[in-house]
Amino acid sequence: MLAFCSRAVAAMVRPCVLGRPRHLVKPVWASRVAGRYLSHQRGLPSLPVPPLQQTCQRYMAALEPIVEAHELSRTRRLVEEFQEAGGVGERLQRGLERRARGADNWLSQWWVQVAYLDFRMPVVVHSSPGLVLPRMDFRDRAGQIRFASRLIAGVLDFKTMIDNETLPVEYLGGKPLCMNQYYQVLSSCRIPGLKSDSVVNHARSSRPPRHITVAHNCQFFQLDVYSSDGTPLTPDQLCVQLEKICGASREAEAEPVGILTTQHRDVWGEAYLRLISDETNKESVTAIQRSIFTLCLDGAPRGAAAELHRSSAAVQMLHGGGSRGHSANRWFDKTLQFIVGEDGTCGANYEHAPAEGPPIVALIDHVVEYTRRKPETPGSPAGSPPVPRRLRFNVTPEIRRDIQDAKVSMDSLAQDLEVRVEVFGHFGKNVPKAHKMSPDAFIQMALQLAYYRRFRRCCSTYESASLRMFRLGRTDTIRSASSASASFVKAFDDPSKQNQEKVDLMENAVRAHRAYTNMAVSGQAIDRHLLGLKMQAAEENLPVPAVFTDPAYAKALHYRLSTSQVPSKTDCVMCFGPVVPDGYGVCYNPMEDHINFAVSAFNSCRETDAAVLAGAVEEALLDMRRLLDQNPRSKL
Ligand code: COA
Ligand code: HC5
Repeated sequence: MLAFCSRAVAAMVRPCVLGRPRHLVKPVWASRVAGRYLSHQRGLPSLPVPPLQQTCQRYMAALEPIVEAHELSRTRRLVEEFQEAGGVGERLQRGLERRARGADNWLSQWWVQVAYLDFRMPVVVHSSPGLVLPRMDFRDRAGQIRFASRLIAGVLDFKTMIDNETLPVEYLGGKPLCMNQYYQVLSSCRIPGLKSDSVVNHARSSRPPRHITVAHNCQFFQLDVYSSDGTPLTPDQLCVQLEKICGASREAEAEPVGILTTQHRDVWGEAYLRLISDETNKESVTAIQRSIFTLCLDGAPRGAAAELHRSSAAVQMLHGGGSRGHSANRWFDKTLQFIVGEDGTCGANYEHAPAEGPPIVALIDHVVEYTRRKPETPGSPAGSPPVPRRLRFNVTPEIRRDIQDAKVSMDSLAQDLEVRVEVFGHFGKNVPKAHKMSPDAFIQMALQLAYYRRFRRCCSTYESASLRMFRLGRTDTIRSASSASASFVKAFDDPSKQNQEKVDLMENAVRAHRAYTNMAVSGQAIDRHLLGLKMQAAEENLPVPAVFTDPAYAKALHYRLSTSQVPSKTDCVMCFGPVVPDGYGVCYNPMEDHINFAVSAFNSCRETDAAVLAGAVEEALLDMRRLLDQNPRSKL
């Protein structure tokens, strides 16, 4: 199942020029990035392997609100068998504990492989999130280029902190977090393979890249962003360079090769080999992969009603709107793509394998803050920079067919996705805090209530929890549907229940959610442990244990609600697609006095409707506040 199993830290980040990796790189801190970063990372705890009995017991509790009673009793038998003394569970647990002793993180490589590189659906919508910035105040090409120049300068300013290891360490609940992901987001790219993908990172190669890729009019350009003396180009110089690119790309119509990156990964993997069999194409693709990041300068937007501007902006960031929109003005394999539209719509799309949202958002917060600073008086630039290089592609009839196929698939995906962005303006974190409740738990319970009101049942729900308290930690799952949440949502609209009882049930549900969160961020949740046990069985060539072929396990992993809180300093909205055909993707950014959220769903599913769920969430938040306001809690 696993394509590679080395324990090297940055194994997910493979050195290579093109195609499959040849050898694994050394851990980040064993190479050029040393010093402060190294000592910080060494001081972090390792991800624990939770006790087997604890996970089994918590797994049973998690199933309760989402499976039928007869399924639960079958699963109870299987779990008992799995964990009995001398059974396969104990053997796998010992294997995992052994793995943990010999690795910097027993999970992270497996996770990147299973969750991303072996996942074959298109990265577009199915994996890569979008991020919408507040609309900028320009409305024309000149303003677009001026803003884009400052944005590039802002990213380079952040890159200096990465290069010099002066990034401030982040904390969660007073504990320092792993900073590794910051070293993975620039100068890296996903590479399609036939059965599994890989990620390359050129940041620490002997010749680190000094250029970015600019996409305009579906054409790609290599833009050097450092002068010959190693200093970053000034925004004024960058403006001139971007003008040249826009001029050059206006002249010619090009084959939209970027659309290939929107394909199913197996299909793209094959087309990729055809594409790079030509030397010119190979060189162009390498330039994109090596670049520090991609800047997509989008042309004129297709008009959207003002109140839906944020929703259409979310679509532009998530997939670009289809082949006649901006979907081909992207290279979706690139880890970080900034998108700047002519009408002031700005944001980003990122390929998820190397990093989670928070480091990307921290970078973007920095860039936005940088672009708002008063422009510095320009210094005297050292010489005039070279003309940006057009990245040429020779398109054979076979590749033209690949492009045509990709257009058809992308357009049907674009047709299928509905995204609704809402700015909930009635309150933010302030109200739950005033009621002494965790704002995140409060919002999650509103989601549970909204879903229950719509479908009259609870569903398996995923919320991302950060594991960055641990070295090389990524995420675990907070299962928001609990017995406590089920009791709360079932009682809420029940006229036979007293308000005081509803308040108690709400408190209980919020408390249970916060307790699950604490458990997850401290490495004691169940989902990654269960995945690890399953992977360990494959590692030891054992048959898949029956607990993992049990329908209840499949149900538990069928997340009709896939959710994530991603906070930011900038007032932005993040979004991602549903993870199952009949599910919703819900990303929210709780600010102090309002909450930005985006809901996505597939049009092909008759049951789901993003706008309806978004409305139901707003209603649930308001109803929950009303209940609390009208029924002050009894003082203990
Ligand atoms: N009474 C009053 N205030 C409370 C409270 C209570 N009972 N419980 C929490 N608060 C406060 C907190 O102190 C915090 O204050 P701040 O706004 O000053 O920071 C605030 O409310 C938010 O806390 P809470 O809503 O409980 O959530 P959190 O910030 O702890 O976040 C997670 C919870 C799960 C989102 C977080 O732990 C996490 O893992 N984040 C990363 C998720 C991630 O990686 N997402 C992207 C994946 S790509
Ligand atoms: C711009 C931030 C987007 C957040 C992306 C996110 O939350 O990704 C989750 C990662 C994880 O491991 O939990 C996956 N999810 C989108 C399916 C929730």
